[in-house]
Amino acid sequence: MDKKPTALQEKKGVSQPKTTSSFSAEIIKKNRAKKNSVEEFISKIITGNISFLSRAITLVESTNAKHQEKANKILEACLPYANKSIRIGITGVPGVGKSTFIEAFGKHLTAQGKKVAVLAIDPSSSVNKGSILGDKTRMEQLVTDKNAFIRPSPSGTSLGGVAQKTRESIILCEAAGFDTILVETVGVGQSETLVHSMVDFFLLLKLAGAGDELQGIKRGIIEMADAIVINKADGENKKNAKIAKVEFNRALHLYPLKESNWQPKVLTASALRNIGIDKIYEMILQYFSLTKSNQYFNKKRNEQNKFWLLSTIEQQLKTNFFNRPNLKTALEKEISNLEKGETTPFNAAKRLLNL
Ligand SMILES: Nc1nc2c(ncn2[C@@H]2O[C@H](COP(=O)(O)OP(=O)(O)O)[C@@H](O)[C@H]2O)c(=O)[nH]1
Ligand SMILES: [Mg+2]
Repeated sequence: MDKKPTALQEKKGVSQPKTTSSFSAEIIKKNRAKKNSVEEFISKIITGNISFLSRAITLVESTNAKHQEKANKILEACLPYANKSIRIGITGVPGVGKSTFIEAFGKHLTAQGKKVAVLAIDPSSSVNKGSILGDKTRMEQLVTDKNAFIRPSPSGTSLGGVAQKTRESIILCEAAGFDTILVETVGVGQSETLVHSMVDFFLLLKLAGAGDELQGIKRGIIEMADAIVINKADGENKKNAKIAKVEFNRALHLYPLKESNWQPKVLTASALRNIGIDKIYEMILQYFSLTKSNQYFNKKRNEQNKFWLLSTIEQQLKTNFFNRPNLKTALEKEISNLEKGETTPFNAAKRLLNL
């Protein structure tokens, strides 16, 4: 072997500076890779890159702690680009025509140069019932519209958890340049209340019935509604829809004027035949013009932020509690003691909380 010094050997002699161990170099590299990828996410999202938007939402929806940490960084960085949209919640019983309406309404908006994101809160979608994914067949045109983004409901065990993810996805969509956010929810349980806590305008879709329209409607939902749209006002249903409109109008006038100063409206539409959609959008724009000029718009968004702060704390405390080691066994034991009449719920709870 040639042991004479060569250029090659000389080069070999230029080693890492003593101050940088290969170990710390690895750490630096790793951190840089991490940092870059969050930054890359942000820079891509704010240019409207849909693939990065989808991936960021997937991170938001993930239960993996590392993913959540990354999602949170992306979310905070996206905040300055968010908030510049109008957020509309759409609710109504299954079959009322929400998906059909969103297709027609969404197309109406994109035709005017709007960028529309459709998100959903559907607690049943985890078992694949009523999922917006299945509904994509009713949104055939919107799905292929490059100015529209449709994201199915995240799955999750708790409605609150699902709603939080949807709320965070709103921020990401806004940062990606979507100026109109539609949040669909199936009219079950508490989901309307949660959607109400994340949108500016709340639209209730109804059907004209046979004279008993006002029965079976949860009072709370009517109270929350900024507008009621009686859908399927076409064909033989047209006349009934008109009657229902009068009745709902009368019902709405029984409520005191909202803090927004907005008098809720009742309109009729046919989502399927694209009738009345333009009037609905005009009405919604009137709402935004009123609430932006009287400051209610900002006030409500601030209140919603406060609500989410507190509910996130609540959620986290609960999660932490139920994730404690030994909790399950201790809980079972307390329940069995309760059944035997050996303790009270309050004493049992106290012991469990101090576990
Ligand atoms: N006649 C009529 N049918 C409609 C209208 N809107 C929706 N539908 C029909 O009602 C059914 C349920 O609609 P869908 O949008 O899936 O309702 P969702 O469960 O609320 O999302 C479908 O068969 C639609 O074609 C409408 O304005 N008029
Ligand atoms: Mg649907």
